[in-house]
Amino acid sequence: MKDIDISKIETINVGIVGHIDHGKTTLLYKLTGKWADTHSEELKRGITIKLGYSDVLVKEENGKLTIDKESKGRPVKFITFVDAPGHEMLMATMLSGAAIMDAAILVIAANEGIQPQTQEHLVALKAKKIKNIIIVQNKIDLVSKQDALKNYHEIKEFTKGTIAENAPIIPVSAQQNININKILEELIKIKSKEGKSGKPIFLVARSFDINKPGIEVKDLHGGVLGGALKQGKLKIGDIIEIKPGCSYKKQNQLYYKTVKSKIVSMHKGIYPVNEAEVGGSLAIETELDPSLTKADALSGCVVSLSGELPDIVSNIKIKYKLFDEIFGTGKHEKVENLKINEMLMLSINTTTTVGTIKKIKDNEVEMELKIPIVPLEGESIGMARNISGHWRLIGWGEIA
Ligand SMILES: Nc1nc2c(ncn2[C@@H]2O[C@H](COP(=O)(O)OP(=O)(O)OP(=O)(O)O)[C@@H](O)[C@H]2O)c(=O)[nH]1
Ligand SMILES: [Mg+2]
Repeated sequence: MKDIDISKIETINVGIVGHIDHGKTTLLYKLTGKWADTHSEELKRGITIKLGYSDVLVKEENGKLTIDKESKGRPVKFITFVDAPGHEMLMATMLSGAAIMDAAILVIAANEGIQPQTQEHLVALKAKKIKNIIIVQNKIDLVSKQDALKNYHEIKEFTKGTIAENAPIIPVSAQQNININKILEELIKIKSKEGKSGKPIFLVARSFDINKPGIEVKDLHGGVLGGALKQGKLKIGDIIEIKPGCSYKKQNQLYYKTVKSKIVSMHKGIYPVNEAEVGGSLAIETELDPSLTKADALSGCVVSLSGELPDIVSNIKIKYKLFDEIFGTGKHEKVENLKINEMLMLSINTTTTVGTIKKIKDNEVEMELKIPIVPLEGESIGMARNISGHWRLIGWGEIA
């Protein structure tokens, strides 16, 4: 298995999104054979809290697709997945996951139909410019054929005029293993993104320490960064910089220090690669002290070759567009215009930051940020406003 050169196989990163409890994590388990909720709090509460990760090598054997590890079939696609939480309070987490998705599966439970986060996640995909969407109408085992059809028409109506208008809708029961292969058939049709050339840009969605307690010093692994390459290439031995990097406090002020290191190894799922291009998620082992990367300490950072990233900024201008309506509350409320001194939550790359509005002119807003960001050209920004204690997505923009 591990001796397959995964870098020769087309790879895509697919997000699983949708309303809470509609069956995203269960579906991911059926698609990959791995359960992505692993944190004790997630297991206790039965909900996804952090982004979950899993992957699968899809093979073709006797004209049929299979995820069977033992299959001697021809590998056709390597799919890495990001499992998003559906809970309305975890919208920022979903958005940071969306920054690394090439495509998405929107899960809608047939027995509950379109729910607030079904809508909110769909507009989030739009804000993050994710165009490849597959709709899974899940839990069909819980409804009659007639109700399943009714729900299908509601989904059709709901997606009319949206980015998901032409998305395939697949009736599924994740729990009963119905039509899982139909999803694979749609997934393998999705082309991986054309690798943009230029300096590498890697977005860090998580960071961790892979060493087991009690390991001997000589066997210690360096800190690991997980995320996705958005452009360019990275290879073992590259000297990288990580920004904003590590934060530290001085006289009650928060400062950031760029972190530099060397790439020791890279993996796509369990498969080692010497060189990585755009497509799918990627884990990079560095020479960093693992205490610097543990517990997602560097998630939200951007990585490139040493000296290639722009300076971090705390003041940004954003060209923005507001949605007509607030999604996610279940009510039809209009989005009010932005106001000076208003606080917004911004989702930029895989970072979440909050900022205060300093100036508004036409469709451009100037903001002062609490957490600085690496300003990357063309990266779309999700904008959320706090409405009755919840951050609600109200629009999107790009750095002006
Ligand atoms: N009957 C039935 N139950 C299902 C199906 N898929 C998932 N479930 C159940 O629905 C519940 C929620 O499933 P999860 O997979 O945790 O849902 P989720 O969308 O990941 O939830 P969050 O991550 O918290 O948003 C669990 O009890 C599953 O067993 C299905 O196809 N049919
Ligand atoms: Mg889940």
